[in-house]
Formats: sequence, structure tokens, C-alpha cells
Amino acid sequence: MTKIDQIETVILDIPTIRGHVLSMATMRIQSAVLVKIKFSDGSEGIGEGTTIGGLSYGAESPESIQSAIDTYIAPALLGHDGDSVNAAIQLMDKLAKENRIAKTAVEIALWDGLGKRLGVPVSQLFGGAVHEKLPVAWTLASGNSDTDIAEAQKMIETRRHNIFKLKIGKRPVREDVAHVERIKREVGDAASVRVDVNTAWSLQDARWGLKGLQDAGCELVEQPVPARYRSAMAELTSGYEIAVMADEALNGPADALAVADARAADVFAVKIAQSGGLKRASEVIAIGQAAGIGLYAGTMLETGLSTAAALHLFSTVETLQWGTELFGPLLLTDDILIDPITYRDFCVHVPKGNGIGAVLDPDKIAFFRRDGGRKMKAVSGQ
Ligand code: MUC
Ligand code: MG
Repeated sequence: MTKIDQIETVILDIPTIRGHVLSMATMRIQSAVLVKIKFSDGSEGIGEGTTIGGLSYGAESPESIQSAIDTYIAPALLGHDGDSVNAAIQLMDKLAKENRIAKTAVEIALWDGLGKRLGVPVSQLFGGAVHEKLPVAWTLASGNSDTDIAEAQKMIETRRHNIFKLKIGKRPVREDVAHVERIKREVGDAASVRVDVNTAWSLQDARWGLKGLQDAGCELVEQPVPARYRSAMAELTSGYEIAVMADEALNGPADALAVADARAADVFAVKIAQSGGLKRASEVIAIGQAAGIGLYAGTMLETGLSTAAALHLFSTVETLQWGTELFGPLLLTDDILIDPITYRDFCVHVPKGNGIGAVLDPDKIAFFRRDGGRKMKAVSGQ
């Protein structure tokens, strides 16, 4: 038996390339909790958990993710069989309620270790990849329409993205609709325009918003109302042509079943971290498929590490009708992988190699770690 010998965590704080203005927070850094698991045969696995804007997006913060792992999850897993990811998932679910991002970070490291020991990519552990690359959206969220338009035009010209998700919900609804109209007019048929309201609207706001957005040629609206407004989501889903996507409302398979049952979304934004790991995300995907709901691979703005893990899972999915937004590493000023993930021709490529196919750059980890990395760098004069 390959035992779990050691579980280490570290928080990295990596600046974003520009302020990322969301309805609930403006991000200027992303904090990623990295997990490294050492196994008794000398093998290792790495994982990552992120949230967005501290505690403004959900109930877990970078600090709570780290402490849930260090204080509760790691001590319970030590000595257990590293080859049975299912046993670890079951144990984590038993001893820790919720805390899906913390569980995800650990679970990714277990899959990565298992893949490396078996000499196969993680996609193989989920039945094998059917895609080498997937379409990838970019989020326009500078907080300024002119800057967003220039950014979109550059992305189209350089063939990096032709799907744009606009972050709205901070301004009054009519101003938001005017902002979307302007951007759609500028990009025309060269790009798909969608929006994410991050729960900011009331049902009344959303009725105005969805009407205006669909008239503007916007194709999809993500989580217009709070996660718990399931009947409002159902009304909006059936009341307008524009596709309605559930994001914050989807915290694992039980939510997916309830949302599908209530017809409270046309599309699922499947996030590995919000689902509670790759396995639970695969269950959310299965429920969406069975219910005839469209699929989209969402992100918690992870670094290349968890983005690689997500790509392995999503590469095994038959159809992602709405593509992916697995662009997390591109929002950060620096990449922490030795071989960054490839973005080309409007697609993101699934990393090759065993496990999740990601190798951390130790200098970058030393530089961005919260517990003194930069100080260490400064002392050594770099
Ligand atoms: C979200 O709510 O979907 C995903 C892309 C982005 O820019 O923010 C996230 C969060
Ligand atoms: Mg969202």
C-alpha cells in the first residue's frame, strides 16, 4: 500500500494584471492555497484551492482553506492508502462538512500522485480524454467600457479569445445593459458576448436586465440573482430566450439535481472547486448531461496548477456546449508552472504528462509565498 506520509500547504499571493472588477469585489491579487502530498514510495502530488475576493464570493477564504486542511483534513488522512482517492473523498466528506475548496485542493493532489505512480494523465483516470484542446473565454472586467473594448479587440486580433464574459451587476441595470450593448456592437459577429452578474440582481432587476441583454445580442447570463432564488432562476430560464447559467447555485451534485429538477438553469457552470473536487464535478456533469442542460467549464481563477487539473477532467467530457473559461493563469502577472499552459487560436490545450501534467517553478513559489517569500527574495537581492 502506498501511504499518505505528509501533507503541506502554502498560500501564494499573486498580483493580477489589472484590477478585476466583479459585482462583489475588485481583485488585485489572487491567493492560491497549494497542497503538496508526499507518499510512502517517494512519489508526490500537488493540488490547489482558490476562491475569489476573500470571503466576498463564498464561505471559504484562503486562510480557512489552509486551516481546514492543516488542522482537520491532513491529520485524518495521514497513514491512509494514497491509491484510493475514493476512500479519501469519503473520509473528507465524513469529517468536514462543506469546505469544498479545501477538499478539492487535497483531492487534486491525490489524483496527481496516483496518475504519476501509474504513469498516466489524470484524464485517463476519468476514462480518457476526448479533446486535446477546448474553446476558452476571457473575462472583461476592467470596470471601464473603453478599456474592455480595447482588451477585447486585442484578444480577437491575437486569436487568443473570441468568447467574452462581461462582469456586471455593480452599476444600475440600465447602465450595465448599455455597457454590454456597446461592447457587443464593437465586436459584432467576431465574438460571443456573455455576462456574469454574480448574484447582484433582484428578480425585478433581472427581468429588465434579461430583456435588455437579449435585445443587445448577449447570448448568456450567469447567476443573475442570489444562489438561493431557485424559483426566480426558473422563471428567468423559461421567460427569456437568452440562456441562463447557474454558477453560485451549484455547490456539488445535490444542488445540480435540485437545479435540474426545478429547470432553474439552461446551463451549468461546472467548477471543480465549487463542486468539491474532480469526482464531484464529474457527478455534476453527469446530472447536467442526463437532464439535457448545457455545460460550461467554470473557473475560480486558479493558477496553472488547478487549471491543469480542471482541463484533465473537462477533456473527458463529450460536449461542452458553452466551452470553458479556464483562463485563470492569464489573469496573473506571473505563471507558477515551469511549462505554462498553452493558449492559442481561441483554445486552451490540455497539458500533457502524467498526473495533472504540471510542474511547479520553485523560484516562483518562493517569491509569491505569503509567509515571507518576497522578504527572502529581497534579502537575497533579487
Ligand atoms: C465567476 O463567478 O464565474 C470566473 C471568471 C471570472 O472572471 O471570475 C470568475 C468567477
Ligand atoms: Mg460566475
